[in-house]
This record gives sequence, structure tokens and C-alpha cells, in this order.
Amino acid sequence: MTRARSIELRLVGLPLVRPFRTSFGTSTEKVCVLARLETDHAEGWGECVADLEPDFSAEWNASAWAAIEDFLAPALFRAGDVVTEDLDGLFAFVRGNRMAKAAVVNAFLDAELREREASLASYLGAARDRVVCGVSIGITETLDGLREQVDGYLAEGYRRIKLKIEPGIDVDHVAAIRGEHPDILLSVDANAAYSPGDVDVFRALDAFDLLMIEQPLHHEDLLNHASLQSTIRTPLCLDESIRSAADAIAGIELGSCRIVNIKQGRVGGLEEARRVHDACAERSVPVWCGGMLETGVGRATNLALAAMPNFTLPGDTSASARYFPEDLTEPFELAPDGTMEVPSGPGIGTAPLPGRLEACTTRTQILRP
Ligand code: SMG
Ligand code: MG
Repeated sequence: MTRARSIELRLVGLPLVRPFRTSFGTSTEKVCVLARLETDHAEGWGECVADLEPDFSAEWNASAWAAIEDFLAPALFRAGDVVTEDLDGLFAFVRGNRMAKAAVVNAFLDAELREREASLASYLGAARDRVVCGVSIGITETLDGLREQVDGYLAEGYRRIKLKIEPGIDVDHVAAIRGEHPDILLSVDANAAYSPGDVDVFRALDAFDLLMIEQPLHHEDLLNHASLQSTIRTPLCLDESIRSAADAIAGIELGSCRIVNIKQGRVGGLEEARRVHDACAERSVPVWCGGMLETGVGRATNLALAAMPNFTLPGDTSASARYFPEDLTEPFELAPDGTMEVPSGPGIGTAPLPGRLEACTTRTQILRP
């Protein structure tokens, strides 16, 4: 049992090395909420994966901040001595707001593990000490711009390339990259930009031996994902649609996907992420670790998660240098074989560098009982 004494919220901003364009917009800066939770014996860190606007999901930084300040932190302080396994129940009175919950759950778990000097990877039952990494490439105006990025990342060692697509920037780009790289693991991610009437695009993409097509349709539309999956042989993977283990089970049982992208931040934190992992493993559905352009805090968390046994496909767990000129923590580096080390220190095994944290912070608030 341990007790949260305070939660410090910080809004941090880090410039990206290059703009990242998806079907719903372009980011040039990573802006997110960090939670630093203090117990009597340790501090723990949680990174919220919400963004500036409610575009990837219904949450955004200001909503996550308010959910933590107004509801989650007061509930945690009122509860007194608890263990991490209690938190999902404790926070169940707050509907949704899973990204906000994840920041608090993960920070509490990190503090709890640091008190016990246990690593997050060992807590989750890691099956490996290095994970195989892929990279997600934003939509580019030109094919030459895309080629340059694909070639650069392959030269660095990345073992799977994911191309962001949107209507009109899809089949031609995939055909060109597949033509130049017949043997790489290649996937696409539409971020829900297509509608059921676009089936011809997916029939065309079916010719390129893609590892998967990620979230082609609206996040609430499991039924049309199932009918699309029944007409193409490429596995569909769900990302935005999966907010919980129950969603994963529904998606699998309905035939809406054959692969699941797990983002601990999207499903409410590490405890629910573990349940999603287990539900998929029981149904022989492979999973991989998604990314939300996390700083080193979220990256360390994701690497531990990705070490679990059913994470059998390369994840969006790329090196710090793929995102930021300078990370918030010591940088995470890719080995030439395309793997990254799973942190083995207590908790998530890293923490923001104090000077970097100060330099990146634009707002701070300390919450206490
Ligand atoms: O962290 O490398 C990363 C980003 C991976 O493509 C990525 N994330 O839908 O999977 C996804 C997107 C969501 C983030 S868009 C800001
Ligand atoms: Mg995605």
C-alpha cells in the first residue's frame, strides 16, 4: 500500500525534428501534460498522450489537466493508502477520459515500483530485454520526400515502415515504396480517414503484401471494419477503436481486425493495457505497441510494455532522435539491428533531466489533498 502525497502537473513543449502530418492534421511541436506523483518514499512519472486538440481522440491537454485536477487527483487523495490495482476501480466514476487516467495510473505505478526497486518490465512480465522497432512516417507532399525518409530510416535499422495515408495520397505512394523495397515489413495507417464506400482503395492496397492496414474507418464503426476485413486479405489493425479490453474483444469477435495496436495511454494506463494484451493473446491475435510521439517518459513506459510476450510485431517505439532534437530524458537510441533496450532500472527506469524539464515547461500546478 502507498499513498499519493502530491501530484505536480506540467505542460511541456518540445519542437519536433520535422513536421508530422496525418490525415487529421500536422504537428510541429509535441505539447503534453506530465504528472509527477510523490509518495512518502518515491516519485513517479506519467505522461499523458493527449494533444493540443481533440483530433486523434476526444481528449486534449486542457481536458486531461482538468480531469486530473477536478476529479482524479481528489479521488486518489481521498482514498489514502492504495495499490495500483485499485486505481481503475477508484476512477471508474469518471466516464472516459482514459488519457488523463493513464497519466495518473502510470505515475502511481512508477512511484510504487521505485519504492520496491522493481522495474516496470519485470512487473509486466517482460519476455525480452530488447524490442524490435518500427517507424511511422507522416504524409509527404512528394514521393521523393517520402523515399528519402524511407531510405534514411531503413539505413538506421528500423525493421518496419508505416506510411500514413489519406484519401488521394495512398495507393501511388504505397506502390512506389513497395516497388523499391519488395521485402520490407510495410504497413499503412489511415487514422480513420476513409468511409465504407472507399473499398476499392483497400482492394488496390491488397496487392502490396502489407503487414496490415491500420484504422481505415471511423473509430466507432466496428461493423464496417468487419465487412471490409471480409473482402480483403490484408489484416486490418485497430488503433483509435480500441479504448479498452472490452473493445478489443468486440473487435476480434466481430472480425473487425486481426491485429491490435496497444497504446497504454489510449486505454487508460498500464493495467488496462495488460488486460488488452491478455485478451488478444487468449484469442491468438498479435499486438504491437503504438506511439503518440512520446517524450522519454512515455517512451520508457512503452518499451517495457512492448517487452510483454504477445507483442510479436515491431512497434512505433522509435528512437528519441526520430522525434526531437533534444528529448526530456537521456535519449533512447536504436541499435543498428533495429532493436532498442528495455529499461531495467526501478519503475520506468528514467526521469526527465531537471534542466530540460524546466526549459520545456510552460505551465505548472501542484495538487495536494
Ligand atoms: O510515436 O512514432 C510515434 C507516432 C506513431 O503514427 C503514430 N501515431 O495513429 O498511430 C497513430 C499515430 C497517432 C499520433 S498522431 C499525432
Ligand atoms: Mg494509428
